[in-house]
Amino acid sequence: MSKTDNVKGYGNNSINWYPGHMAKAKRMMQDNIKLIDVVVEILDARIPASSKNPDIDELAKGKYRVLLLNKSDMADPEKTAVWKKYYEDKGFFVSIVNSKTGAGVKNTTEIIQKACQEKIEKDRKKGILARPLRAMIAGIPNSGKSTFINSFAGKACVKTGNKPGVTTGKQWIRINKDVELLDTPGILWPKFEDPKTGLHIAFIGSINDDILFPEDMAYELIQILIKDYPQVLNERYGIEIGDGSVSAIEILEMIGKKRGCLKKGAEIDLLKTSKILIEDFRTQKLGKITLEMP
Ligand SMILES: Nc1nc2c(ncn2[C@@H]2O[C@H](COP(=O)(O)OP(=O)(O)OP(=O)(O)O)[C@@H](O)[C@H]2O)c(=O)[nH]1
Ligand SMILES: [Mg+2]
Repeated sequence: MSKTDNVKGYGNNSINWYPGHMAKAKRMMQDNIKLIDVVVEILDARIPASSKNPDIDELAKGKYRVLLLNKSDMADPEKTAVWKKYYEDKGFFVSIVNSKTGAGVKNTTEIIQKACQEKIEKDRKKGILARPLRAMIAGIPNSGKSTFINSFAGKACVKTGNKPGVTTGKQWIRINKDVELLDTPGILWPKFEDPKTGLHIAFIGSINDDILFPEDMAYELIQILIKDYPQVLNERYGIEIGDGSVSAIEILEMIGKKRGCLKKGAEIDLLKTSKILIEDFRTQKLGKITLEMP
């Protein structure tokens, strides 16, 4: 299959990409779900809506559920707290974590035990000897599943990397006498209802950059910044957006001008400018930014 076969709607702001290896990973997860007590889904705290995969809801039907708002160090703390409450109200056990430093990771054992309380009680009543709880670690590519597992285990058991598709197969890891984890490859779902979902997933590096449309991403990011973080554009790029009547494309041009991103003939290079903006978001030069609210 060629690269473009996977990309539908090229140029019209919609990313739709579901490669074969993800379909295969999903089948592997379906095959293993019967062994699992609890599904721990790793969300990216910067996009707590878009990073929640509806296929994982389907897969996890009838299982206890834990959500981890990971990469909390990169997200807006006030908004992360709102999201935690939002998902708790929906019945999930939720924890805020930073897998890179380990903050919040250690109490995952307790959260998993709380989520599985009913099963633990039932087993005790039946006199079944407690075996470790089995948790499937699931989530979209690059959300930090493997980093979380290494942090939780206190040693590097699984491979990690800042690009999608690092984990390609399953791997069981015994954490302690209470918990065993199953690492899984990141999966997306075949169709994004809202094109913004695809763009937001692209921001956090869950889709290979070479199939993306940086200008579309830049316009979306600028619109969010104007609305929720208006000071950031001024602080980072020294541009005044005034009364809000300036369009996203004009702002991108202003950034390009300030950064000297020019093509031959002094035309502004919007592609290059877009890539700078995306890279600044990913490397936190724009600060702690959450792109979505419930
Ligand atoms: N700042 C920050 N970076 C993180 C955190 N968790 C993971 N990362 C980084 O995110 C990148 C992806 O981490 P992985 O653990 O490989 O992600 P994954 O979900 O296993 O990815 P796939 O196996 O490709 O699906 C790595 O560069 C990690 O260092 C976090 O809490 N904070
Ligand atoms: Mg991984």
